[in-house]
This record gives sequence, structure tokens and C-alpha cells, in this order.
Amino acid sequence: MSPVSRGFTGRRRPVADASRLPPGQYEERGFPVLAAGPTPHTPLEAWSFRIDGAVDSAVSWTWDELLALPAETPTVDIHCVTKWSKFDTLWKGVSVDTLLAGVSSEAGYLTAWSDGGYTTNLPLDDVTDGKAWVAYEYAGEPLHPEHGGPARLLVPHLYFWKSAKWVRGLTLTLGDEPGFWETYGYHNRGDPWLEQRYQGD
Ligand SMILES: Nc1nc2c(c(=O)[nH]1)N[C@H]1C(S)=C(S)[C@@H](COP(=O)(O)O)O[C@H]1N2
Ligand SMILES: [Mo]
Repeated sequence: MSPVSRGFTGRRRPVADASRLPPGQYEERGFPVLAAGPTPHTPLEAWSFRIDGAVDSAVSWTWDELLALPAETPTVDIHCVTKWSKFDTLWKGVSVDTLLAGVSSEAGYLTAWSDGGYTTNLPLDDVTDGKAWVAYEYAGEPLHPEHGGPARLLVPHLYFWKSAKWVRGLTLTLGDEPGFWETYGYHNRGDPWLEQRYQGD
């Protein structure tokens, strides 16, 4: 008589759409905070975003200049390597395509770097063609400092460690140079659908 919910125990509720859950992940309805260090607090007057490295000439934007660029409002699912996934997160930010539009480069990769020293590496192909943003709003509010405000990288199709919080720039590189977690054994690319959690996966 009473319906049995098979396969679900404890506080984990049934997944609304299991086909959106990559292998080994569970659906999280809260928004966990994960960081390897303390939350930096850079004043917006001192904030800038810079694209440099293997480029013909570096470009940078002040906070006001970033906000003046055309923005997008992606709704995306996010997947943390610690196994939580969160569906339908709503962001506002500038597409990396827009930031790279005036940049001429032979680079195949980039290192995103952040206030506080965090870095993560990505193939250029994983941040172009509408796949990544520099996001400064979450759920209609300015991005909370704990979640990477004033601005973070958002690369939702890869594990969330690639979405560098407090991001300040992208350094383009000719070769793939491991970032913070990648140096500690995490996978270089981190596709959640291929369960690329650690080197060798
Ligand atoms: N600067 C910085 N960005 C970071 C991290 C970090 O430690 N420092 N952690 C990464 C990891 S492992 C995850 S899962 C997400 C967590 O983002 P959240 O705290 O908004 O959930 O941020 C990523 N970006
Ligand atoms: Mo993570």
C-alpha cells in the first residue's frame, strides 16, 4: 500500500531527472561552499580582469567595464567532484567568447587564476562556443563572496573545481599546464560524464 522509494535512503530525495545526473553523483538542493583557502575580499575599485600570456597584446577590464559588456543569463547544472550535483543554477555573467573576441593567439590552453592564488587549467575549446562565463550574479543577486564574488569563472560542463572563484584573469598558454588541484592528482580535464575525477581516470 504505502509507496516504497527504492534506492533512496536518508535525506536524499528522489532525483527529479536522473538522466541529468552524471555517474557517481547525487542531487544536492543546497549550495555547498568549498574552498582550499580563505575568502579574499578585493575592493571593486582595485579589481580588474585580465587576459594575457600567449597573446599578441594583453587586454583588461575594470569592474565597471566588465559590467558594461553584453551579459548572458545561463541556467545550468553544476557537478562537484565531491559528488554533489545541483540542477538549474541561474547565473549572470559575460561569456568568455565575448572576452576573447579581440584577442589574437595561437594558444591551445589557459590557466584561470584567482585572488588568493588558486589556479586551474583548461583547453581553450572548453571555454569557447558558449561553454563558459565570468559570472557575477547568482540567482538574481550579486555573487556572494563565499561562492566566488565579485566574479567567478563558470564552466558548468566540467567538474566545478574548474570554475575558479574570485577569478581575476586568464593566462593563455601554448601547452597544458596543470593548475592547483590538477597538480595534486585531479584530472587535467574533468568531464563529469566520463567520471574524469583523478589523473588516469
Ligand atoms: N579560487 C578558488 N576557486 C575554487 C575553489 C577554490 O578552492 N578556490 N574550489 C573549487 C571547487 S573544488 C569547487 S567544488 C567549487 C565550489 O564552489 P562553491 O563554493 O561556490 O560551491 O569552487 C571551485 N573554485
Ligand atoms: Mo570541488
